[in-house]
Amino acid sequence: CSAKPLVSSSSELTVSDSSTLDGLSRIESLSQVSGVLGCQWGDEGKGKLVDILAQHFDIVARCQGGANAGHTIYNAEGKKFALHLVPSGILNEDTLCVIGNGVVVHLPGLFKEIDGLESKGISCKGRILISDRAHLLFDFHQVVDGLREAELAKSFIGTTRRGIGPCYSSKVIRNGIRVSDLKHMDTFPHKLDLLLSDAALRFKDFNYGPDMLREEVEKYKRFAERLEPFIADTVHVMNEAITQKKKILVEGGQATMLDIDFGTYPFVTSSSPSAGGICTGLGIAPRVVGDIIGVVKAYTTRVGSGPFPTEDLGQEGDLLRFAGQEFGTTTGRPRRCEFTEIQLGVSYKYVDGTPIKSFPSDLRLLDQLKVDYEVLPGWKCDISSIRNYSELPRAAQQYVERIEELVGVPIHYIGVGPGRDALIYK
Ligand code: 2SA
Ligand code: MG
Repeated sequence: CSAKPLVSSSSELTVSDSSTLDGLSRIESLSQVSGVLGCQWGDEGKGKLVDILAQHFDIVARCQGGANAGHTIYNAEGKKFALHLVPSGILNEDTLCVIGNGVVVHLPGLFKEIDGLESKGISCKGRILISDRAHLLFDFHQVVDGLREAELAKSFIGTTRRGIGPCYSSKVIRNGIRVSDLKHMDTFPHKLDLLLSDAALRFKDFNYGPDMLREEVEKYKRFAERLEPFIADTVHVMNEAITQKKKILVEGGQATMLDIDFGTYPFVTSSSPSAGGICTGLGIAPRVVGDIIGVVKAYTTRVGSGPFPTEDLGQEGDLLRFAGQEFGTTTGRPRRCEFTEIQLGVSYKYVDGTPIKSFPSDLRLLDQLKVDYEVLPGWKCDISSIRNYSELPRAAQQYVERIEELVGVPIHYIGVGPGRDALIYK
């Protein structure tokens, strides 16, 4: 039986308020600024939930990451859309989509995405705003991403090769180029030359010559013109919207375990996909951020390298991978799966049996630790057409309720398939 993503909300307020509410009023009762974040290693189904919730929000905003996020959503007619940089609110006509200052923007990819959406009848003009403070991710960042991975050889990170790490490196080392720099085409070539020369000095396989600079500058002159109507001081836009009591939904990319600070470093992404990233990536105050909806799968998967204590490398893992169609949206790589029938990992312990109270930062320790499992009965049937919690097999309900108990967080939405309607409100 292929388990599908579970979706839960972590707000205590929502718990007490919503236990008696139906699905719609629960969504309407979400705070003015709410967030949808991944709680595992990505691919939890955040995009689908954002698309559903977006119908009740004025703005959907991305605050971190870049085109390493891949959200597959289906519109009301069942048409499939794979989004990478454009927020998943774009399918809702009345939603304004904001790409915040914390995002790294690959313009060739963004324009391709916009062209794809417009060719399917989704109008983007006036509906997407891009922060003037966001950093530009160039093709060379992607090349460098590949060169770094090759250099790491066996200890490669398994990045999406979208240039994310190299672009955030440029940002942090302070020679990055921002969206606002496109307004100054006189200084742009020099800035880009510095970046490219730097990469050529560092990587002997990076071939940089005057032609590359000339071609890139020409390309970005055209991009600058096309991007002009999309550029905004989104920090101001967001804070004005908050004052005007507009509702804002923040769409996270990646997930907690890929967080640059809290994830399984160095096998992480280069941004902050957990709650803190909302404030720094959009320029809004922590006090305005209300409900955070954490999205988790009914089983854990990860792509790329790095520790995964409950990974099942045997036949059961293969079976689940195929039953659950576990291949990444962005790269098509097989996602790594765990047991389903149904071993629930509840705690970690040292090899000598001593319990570990918190998630260890030490990768060596993570590699050696043992997992305590609780065995729960499986439900061995297709639940994808069920829409009411009471109609779920008892074993599936027990699974949901045991997770709520262990995590101390209520589960409010249970996804049972990819479509917009494939959701159970609990
Ligand atoms: P990178 O490219 O520098 O961010 O890669 C570093 C590590 O982070 C992992 N990574 C991801 N893992 C799962 N999902 C990701 N993105 C989408 C999402 C997934 C999708 O947000 O749901 O649908 O394609 C994602 N992005 C980065 C990567 O595998 C490396 O381990
Ligand atoms: Mg995804």
